[in-house]
Amino acid sequence: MGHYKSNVRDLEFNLFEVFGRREILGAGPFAEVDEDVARSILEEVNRLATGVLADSFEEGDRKPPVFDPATSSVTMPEGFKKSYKALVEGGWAHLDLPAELGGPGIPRSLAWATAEMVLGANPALYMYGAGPNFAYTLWKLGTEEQKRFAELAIERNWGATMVLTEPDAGSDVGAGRTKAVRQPDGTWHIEGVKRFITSAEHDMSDNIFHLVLARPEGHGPGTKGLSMFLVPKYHVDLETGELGERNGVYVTNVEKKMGLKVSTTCELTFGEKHPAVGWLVGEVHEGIKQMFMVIEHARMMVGTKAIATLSTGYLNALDYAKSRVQGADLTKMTDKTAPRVTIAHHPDVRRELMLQKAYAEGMRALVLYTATFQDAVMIDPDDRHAIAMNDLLLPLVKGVGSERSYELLARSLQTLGGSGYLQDYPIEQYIRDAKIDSLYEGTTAIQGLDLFFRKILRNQGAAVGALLGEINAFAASEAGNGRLKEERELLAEAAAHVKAMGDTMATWALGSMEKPEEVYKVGLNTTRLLLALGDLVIGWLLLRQAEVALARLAAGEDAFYQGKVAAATFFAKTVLPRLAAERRVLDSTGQELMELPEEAF
Ligand code: ST9
Ligand code: FAD
Repeated sequence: MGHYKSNVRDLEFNLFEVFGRREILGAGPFAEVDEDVARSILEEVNRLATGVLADSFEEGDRKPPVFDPATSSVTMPEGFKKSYKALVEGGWAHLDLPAELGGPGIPRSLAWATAEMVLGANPALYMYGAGPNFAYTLWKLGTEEQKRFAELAIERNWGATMVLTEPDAGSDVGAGRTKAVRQPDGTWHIEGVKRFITSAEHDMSDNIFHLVLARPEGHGPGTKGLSMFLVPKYHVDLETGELGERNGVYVTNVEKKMGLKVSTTCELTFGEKHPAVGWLVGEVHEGIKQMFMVIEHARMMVGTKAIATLSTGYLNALDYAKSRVQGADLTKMTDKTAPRVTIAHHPDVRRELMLQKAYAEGMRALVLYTATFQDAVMIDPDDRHAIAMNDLLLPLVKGVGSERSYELLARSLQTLGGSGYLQDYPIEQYIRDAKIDSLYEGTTAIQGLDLFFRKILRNQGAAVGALLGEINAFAASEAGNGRLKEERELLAEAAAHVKAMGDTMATWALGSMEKPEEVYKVGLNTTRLLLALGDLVIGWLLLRQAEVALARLAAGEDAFYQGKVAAATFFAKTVLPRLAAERRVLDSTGQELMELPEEAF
């Protein structure tokens, strides 16, 4: 058995029983897909993920890629290459593409459900395989020539990267110094050094194209002065598709990391040996806006990766807990001759397992709920409500998904006792591989700022108001037919606390117009609000699942549904009440921390 334990049943439950995805299939952009096709895609990706994709997960960690500075080249581990080949040759890297670019035209919800399995089995594979997705974005944004480039990139599965970060420009992308110099022929020469660039070098595709943010000479400061350039590793004859000369962009270092070692993290130097020629994407200077089209997808990917890892971590822990025999049942603790039981019998282990299950399944629901708004945008690109809801939920998927997954993976390891610490089990690698999720694509602090200032304040509370409205309506309904009464009350209380937290922060933000330092009180609480709203939404989604499950249970169905009700009840009773304390902490925020001299830390 490989390391990866998927949960197709739960994916299907979300898609078809909770979020009604059947209703959108067979029409509009999803005309070619029906429920059978959707289920067979899930089944096939599951087979691949639990098999050949998972096979090289450990090898990629123990024998990471080898960088040769003399040739600026990277040799990937053999087993990983085999997994990559299976992904790409099976056409799975094209799964997200629309029909007009040769894809199957599936909804985003189904795409993210399948992505979860690839990301849980071997996350770097998804990232190396994202070239066609990047090309799709280029195709949407690009000139006619760039569209042709994108089509070739899709056809030939070229690799791709997103290139923002520099040594002095991490969270603060607008501090970037890499410059772009316009040439008489209309191309640009890119000059500078970028760092931490994922997948910028490997030996699994013939070409790699970089989407690079650089500042054209004379352009202003900050993110708005940046433009996006297409910079391929090899030049391309757009008529024949033949690769031409090497472009002047080279990997000059590959980082050694805590985890996710098979994913190359590269220093990328432009124009040092010879010119690095770039093309202005779409011939418009809208770099940051264009890059955010990629970033939004990548943030969703990172959250999904984190949650996928927690899910397999939990399922590995569960398996262990069902077989490891240790100690007697607590009711017989004084009887030294009492039969020994599996650790799954111990209350403390059960509590820990249920916490892992509730977060893993609640956050999977969060990913797929968010994806339903992406489906809606595919059906109607002008659906303002769906766009705003997706915007609001993205920092939760990314920020809450990564923070909670990392925290709870430590609990998965704990379930295995000392064995969890060994490399005989996958959980120590899961933890190392998942730590990156709270860092890249905008750290958790950045997600918290994004949530409050951009997604709540700038949106004038419209999307969050709609979300809270739905949660309150559910709490006030008869959902669960009496069985979820106490849980719905707990949900209503939690929603009131989170709303009050947001309102207080908005008051401080408003107050900062008169008294600028009031905004510090907001900044001291943005991550708190992010996590609190995350818990609220997770609690609500678990209860929605429980409502569906109760109806199935009434029809005499199985333990899966019992587990759903149990997880929702557990979360409502043990996690949601903590939001009262979070509100209290927030209310007591003062300026002490900001007034403290640095030396006192
Ligand atoms: C990285 C990669 O870390 C790691 C993994 C790579 C894996 C690759 C494979 C992934 C697969 C994915 C495939 C993708 C292909 C796509 C396929 C599609 C099917 N939302 O607030 P302002 C924009 S990469 C939207 O003033 P500052 C907006 O245009 C490195 N747009 O910001 C705005 O203008 P306006 C990741 C947003 O103070 C403008 O920016 N690095 C959003 O100038 C300025 O906004 C980071 O993520 C948003 N949420 O700059 C950096 N926010 O207001 C983190 C801003 O007029 N730092 N815009 O609309 C930040 O995000 C900062 O907050 C900052 C601040 C840079 C935005
Ligand atoms: P800093 O920005 O220096 O942040 C340091 C600390 O300060 C963090 O805790 C942060 O939350 C906090 N902080 C910073 N600013 C603020 C603020 N305004 N308010 C509150 N707190 C703040 N980049 C790419 O462009 N392409 C890639 O493909 C890519 N892949 C990566 C792969 C790996 C393995 C790694 C490690 C990084 C990758 N990155 C990539 C870069 C990544 O996106 C950045 O590391 C990340 O955005 C954070 O920037 P930084 O590391 O410079 O940290």
